[in-house]
Amino acid sequence: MIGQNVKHDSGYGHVTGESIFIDDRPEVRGEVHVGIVGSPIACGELVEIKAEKALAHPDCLAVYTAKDLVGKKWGTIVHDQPILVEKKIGYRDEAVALIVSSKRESVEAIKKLVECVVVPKAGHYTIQEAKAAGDIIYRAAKPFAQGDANKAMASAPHKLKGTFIVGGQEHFYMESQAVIAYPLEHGQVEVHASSQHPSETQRVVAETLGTPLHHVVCVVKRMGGGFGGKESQGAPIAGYAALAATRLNRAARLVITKDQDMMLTGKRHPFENEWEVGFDDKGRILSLKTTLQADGGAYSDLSSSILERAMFHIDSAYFLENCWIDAVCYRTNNHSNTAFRGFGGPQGTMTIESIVEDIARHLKIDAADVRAANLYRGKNVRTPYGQDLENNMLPSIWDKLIATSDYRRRRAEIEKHNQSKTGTIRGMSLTSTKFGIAFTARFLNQGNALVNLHLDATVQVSTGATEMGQGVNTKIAQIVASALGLAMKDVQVMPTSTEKNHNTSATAASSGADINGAAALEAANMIRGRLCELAKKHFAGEEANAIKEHEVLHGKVDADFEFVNGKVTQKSSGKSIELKALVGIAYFNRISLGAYAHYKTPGLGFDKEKVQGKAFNYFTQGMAISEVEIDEYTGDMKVLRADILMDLGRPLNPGIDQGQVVGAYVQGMGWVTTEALYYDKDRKLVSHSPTTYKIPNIQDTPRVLNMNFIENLENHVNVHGSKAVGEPPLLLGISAWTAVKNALSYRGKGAGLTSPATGEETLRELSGKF
Ligand code: MTE
Ligand code: LUZ
Ligand code: MOS
Repeated sequence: MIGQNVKHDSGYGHVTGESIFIDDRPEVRGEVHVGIVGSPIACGELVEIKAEKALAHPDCLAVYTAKDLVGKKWGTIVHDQPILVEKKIGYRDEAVALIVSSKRESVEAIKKLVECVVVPKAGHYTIQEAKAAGDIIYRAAKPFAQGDANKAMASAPHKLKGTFIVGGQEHFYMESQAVIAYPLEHGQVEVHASSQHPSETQRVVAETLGTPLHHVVCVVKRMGGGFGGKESQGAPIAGYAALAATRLNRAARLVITKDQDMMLTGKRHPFENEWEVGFDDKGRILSLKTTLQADGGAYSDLSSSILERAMFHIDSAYFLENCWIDAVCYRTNNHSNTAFRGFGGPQGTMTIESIVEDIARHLKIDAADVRAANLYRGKNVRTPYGQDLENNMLPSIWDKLIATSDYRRRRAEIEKHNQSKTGTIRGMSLTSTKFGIAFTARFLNQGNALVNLHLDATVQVSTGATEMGQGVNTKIAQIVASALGLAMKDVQVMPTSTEKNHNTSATAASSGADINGAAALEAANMIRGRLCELAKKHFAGEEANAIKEHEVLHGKVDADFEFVNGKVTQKSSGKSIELKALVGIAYFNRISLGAYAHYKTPGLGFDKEKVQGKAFNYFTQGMAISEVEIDEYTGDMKVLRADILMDLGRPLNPGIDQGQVVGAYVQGMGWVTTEALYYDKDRKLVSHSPTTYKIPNIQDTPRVLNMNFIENLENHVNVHGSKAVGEPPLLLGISAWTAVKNALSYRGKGAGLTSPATGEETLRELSGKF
């Protein structure tokens, strides 16, 4: 079962439409609909909310403001974000009030009838404006430093410096933020949410209502995509529905429109990173000094952790003997930026990948060779934060990918093409990902699982992991099925619920299957251990009612017993019994057939004071080579070919992982090539729908896309030797942007290219106009 291409458990349901998302839940009697009223200004004060006209609407049941909330603020790390604006407005379209309608079709009309009396103030909207005002959300506790960056810079034969600018990104999950809250007895509430983080949703609901945690249950069946956008920001939205449900004692549904979702919720953080690099004639980086600067938006959200992950990934796959890395996150009057696949890692990695292109241009050598010269290898495996790379696959990945992609021949062809006057230029670039797996906040690296083995030898398993399309349920089912020797059809992963699995972390940091899979394995093995002990007694002819429960309960998994195809076999005696029959004997003897296990990732220890230590459990590594063609007259760009090679250890499910790698590459490519966020002069997001915000479609994907895994049987760190896959390959989409930069270099342009390299941006670089 492990390592097999088992079908995604929602594969059929997603295609046929049978999969149930929040808004597919049938309406219950008396159900009401909640709408969120957004702020008409980006910065200033809310003086008054006039609700009379809205309340006069025949379908309007209530209008709620901050006064109706018991807890006023939320925040995953810092409690600084108003659940509804009290006075100070932080950004345009921020939630200021809620309306409740008896009819769904009246929600938008009622929202328009709520009048907000506001006093606008001048805000700041860019990193530079916030910097000038000194408005900071978080500054790195201490810079990362290795070697002597100043001394090495002073003596370096070549030096370059600049500012690398990269834009934000809208998550564009298909299912908008959505929740239905069901009132129970005595103010208790059950919330069904589209959330990556049921425990946080439970907390924010409880705080909003002023209710203890044991009166709130949060259930998550699945999400229609999350990508980090539902790690924190789903929680206050659940609070809104819960408020209406408990106040009116009616089920309350809140499903926001795509347009409102895009305007209301935060995005990937834009960065402007100042850098200075010193290097030798071969392109070896002798010193790197950089200050990363992020736009956190109006509130803290997860910004401090995101900034740190950017620092942790500034090295990409390259050894930085001498470096100095500082970082600041600024506060602006933009939507509060949040987790997005990669979590700051892409913005860090992209900076050095861009710098490498600049070094190559300066020395007139191939950037892939500059990368090879700087790659972690041999003894040079120490990261800027003092964690050594173990089981380093990077040199083999580089060698293999250069060969299988036919890099040298294609480079020669590109050079020839660019000398001909066809009106198109081509470029090609290799970039790397070396993504640290673990939450950087150590306490988050824990999870729990509940496994229930039923009398017909089928299993229900519940963990804190949430399914958002990434296939975590399928992987957990594979792990449990293999532990108990069952077929996939006999294992059902249940909806995630805080009632079964509490104090869980978000399904995030790519570690959903790592943490919850390991917990599920432990729980399944507890049951397997009992069954081994029981089988031993049974095969030895002990009478059923003579078996003592306590002798069996803490039984250990015994290698003498094999669990395969619904049968339990003792290898030494050759005796065998149907699992179902053994389960019956266990029940008859009052032996527990359920197990709950807690798992914590071992060995983590990063010292924040010394900025040294083991921040990550291991690294998922890979490289991609993208080739692009640009129309010199329009700036239009196509990715002609991409070759991707990933190290996923021993993948739990190569088919699902292939989907993750390709999906992440395309999502990363979209971020750096077409997805631009535009705001009007009043800071309204103009690109708030698929007609104005350009995510990749099938036509934009590489014409040729080769994806492979490198064999790595040496990885023993994680569950069954697998490696996390969710976020790491997103960083490989960066190669499409560096390929554009490389193409422009053939015309002596592109040094100042910013991201995304949209047609406009590319044409501006090429023509020097606009
Ligand atoms: N894949 C799909 N189809 N949909 C998603 O929302 N989210 C990504 C990644 N892959 C996502 C996805 C993000 S941001 C993370 S952190 C991981 O999945 C989370 O799941 P995992 O830890 O189980 O890999
Ligand atoms: N969330 C978080 C994350 O809280 N901490 C992390 O380190 C992280 N990394 C990636 C994605 N989400
Ligand atoms: Mo993913 S950004 O860790 O939800």
